[in-house]
Amino acid sequence: MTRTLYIDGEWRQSVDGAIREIYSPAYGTLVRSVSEAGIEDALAAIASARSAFDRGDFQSWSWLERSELLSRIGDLIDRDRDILAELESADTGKRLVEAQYDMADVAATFRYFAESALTYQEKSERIVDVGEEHIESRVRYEAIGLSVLIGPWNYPLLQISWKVAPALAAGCSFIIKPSELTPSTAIHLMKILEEAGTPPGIANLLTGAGSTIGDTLTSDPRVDMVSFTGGLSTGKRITVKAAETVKRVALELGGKNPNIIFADADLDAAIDFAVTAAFLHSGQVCSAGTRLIVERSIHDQVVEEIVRRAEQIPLGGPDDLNAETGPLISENHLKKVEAYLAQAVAEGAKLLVGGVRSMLAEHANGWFFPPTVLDHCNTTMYCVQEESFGPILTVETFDSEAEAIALGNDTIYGLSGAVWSADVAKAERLSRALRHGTIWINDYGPYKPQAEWGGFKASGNGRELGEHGLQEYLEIKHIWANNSPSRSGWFATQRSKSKG
Ligand code: TXE
Repeated sequence: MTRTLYIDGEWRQSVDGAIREIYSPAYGTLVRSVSEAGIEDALAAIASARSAFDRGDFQSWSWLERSELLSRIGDLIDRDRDILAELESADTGKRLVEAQYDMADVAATFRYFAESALTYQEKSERIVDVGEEHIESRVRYEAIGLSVLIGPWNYPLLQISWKVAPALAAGCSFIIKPSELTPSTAIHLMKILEEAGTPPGIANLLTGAGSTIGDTLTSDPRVDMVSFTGGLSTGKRITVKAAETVKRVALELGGKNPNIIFADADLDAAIDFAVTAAFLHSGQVCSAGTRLIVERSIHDQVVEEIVRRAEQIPLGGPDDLNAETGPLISENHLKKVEAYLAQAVAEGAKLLVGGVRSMLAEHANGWFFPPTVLDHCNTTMYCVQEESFGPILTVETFDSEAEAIALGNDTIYGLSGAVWSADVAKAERLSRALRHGTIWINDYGPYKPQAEWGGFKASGNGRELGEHGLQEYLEIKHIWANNSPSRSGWFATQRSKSKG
């Protein structure tokens, strides 16, 4: 069945009947067919979400009622966790166990925003003392309105849930636009939202390519906000489109994340985390630790061990229980990673391990690229400045704390980074000096729904998760009530007119 567009409370096909086929990145087999939304479908979804918001019913639900809706959704995600994990693995090619972790995080996201919504029972309206007895001044938080929620393909349901949960908590209407490569879990989520009692028109879903409907969704004057996770060039385009009608835009655009290891660190742990940081999900992680910045005195020891471990990481699809990481998302992406590597080597990087797509017979129909380490890198190189979004780790060395900081900040991005050192004061100094949205000290990768996630500089605008993750979907209104109005007496003309 290809009725995968959900508009105004009903499942539909695209108006022109267009279909897209989704193929497994691991096996090359057909996973499913979905409707390919066109501009008419996008306009219908905008009309649906706009009128559902303007009816005001959902906004008039209490924060408690919306919190209960979010809790029901969290329960249904737990109920369907295995189904969702299988759908996610099939679309992305990632190992089932990773997808299962992701689904636990999705449920936790809805639970967190259920709790967060409850706190707004109190916080949603604040009395302001303006020092005048006859004035009642209040500041209120209200839903921003119709939000377009555009997701990527690396953590498809998790990234969408970081947007859907706060949008529901705030009382917004929205249109979900998952990546055209990985729509399956968004379709299932939509069924869950329906079952949990989300009012018709509040939640809408468009499957299909952003290159077709993206400009419509991000420039239409009826849309109040766009939240986007994806690549930098698409993020810039969205910003330009949205600027015409001055929409709020929240962007998470990836990073080129420094993982800084000092000689005084617990090297066993640092190396272990460095391998995971670079090669988990074949590096298709916005916070991947793809820049190893290591103190010169331990360079050889650390790099040798990382290379030794990298070459032992088995690749495989969701069905391969021995696999430790999976394929790249698409042939296009594989070609991009290959070109990136070729440029790095041409610029003087030294290839230590990996570097050629897997030639194993069982990988013949998938897009497998092995963990790859490049030494002798420096900040003038493209491979140090730009994301490959593949399993490629670059290595740079430093001699002093100041140099480590300078290297860590020498990037247009600013999403995340890590510092490894036994010296607590030094690690703290680095955590302050590094201009990235998240800094881990003696750790790499964890995030929690309770704490904000997002980037400095070209890594984006705004924050997801945490207190600010909900505020992205809120407008602030000041209400000033004068309980004893008298004439303002400002203009002389008014005075003479009323006297007459
Ligand atoms: O992403 P796109 P792509 C980075 C990573 C990767 C690069 C390109 O470096 O190699 O981006 O990946 C929708 N208006 N990240 O090309 O195009 C699209 O349909 C509105 C980092 O796959 O950014 C999909 O839903 N939307 C990242 C979403 O944008 C448009 C995760 C992301 O696709 C659109 C993924 C348009 N004009 C890739 N064009 C992260 N931050 O984690 C496309 N889209």
